[in-house]
Amino acid sequence: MSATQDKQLADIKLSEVLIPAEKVAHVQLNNPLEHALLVLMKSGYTAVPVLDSAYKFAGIIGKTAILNEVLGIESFEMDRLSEIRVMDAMASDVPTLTRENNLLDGLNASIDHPFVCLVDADGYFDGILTRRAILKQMKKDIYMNVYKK
Ligand code: 2BA
Repeated sequence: MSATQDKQLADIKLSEVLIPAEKVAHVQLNNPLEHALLVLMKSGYTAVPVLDSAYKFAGIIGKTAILNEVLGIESFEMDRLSEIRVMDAMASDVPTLTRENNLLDGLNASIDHPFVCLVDADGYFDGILTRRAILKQMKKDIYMNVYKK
């Protein structure tokens, strides 16, 4: 039985389960929506983090928000993708956590968000916690409890 399985969910720090910043697709505040949509289409993700030029966390941008920005009365006005910047379409009112938070904090935040961004004490982007990572840990925990009985 692994050490990880022995831990309660509240004992597992997010530092153990995060996807590190260098492996996370992201866009920057000043990028045009056209670039953000390309990143989203090529990566296959629904939404990705937005960072400022110093790599501080700024918000999240997703395909739906982008398409809403260019939705006209009867058609999409795709020309506007190059005119609107990410900062004008992103969601900035989103929760963040730090790598010192535990998996239960992450579970709570993930109820309403498919992924949660982690930041350090100065607001620099540190990585993401995904629902997949939480579910994997919970599966281990459940299996271990069943096994123990
Ligand atoms: P979605 O893009 O809507 O992806 C939903 C789920 O589909 C993912 O859940 C994962 O299980 C699967 N999936 C999607 N794209 C994938 C890919 N390219 N490779 C492997 N599996 C893929 P989670 O893994 O829990 O991720 C939750 C959300 O976190 C994703 O939602 C996405 O918005 C974001 N995300 C995950 N990994 C990312 C990364 N490396 N860079 C940027 N954003 C990421």
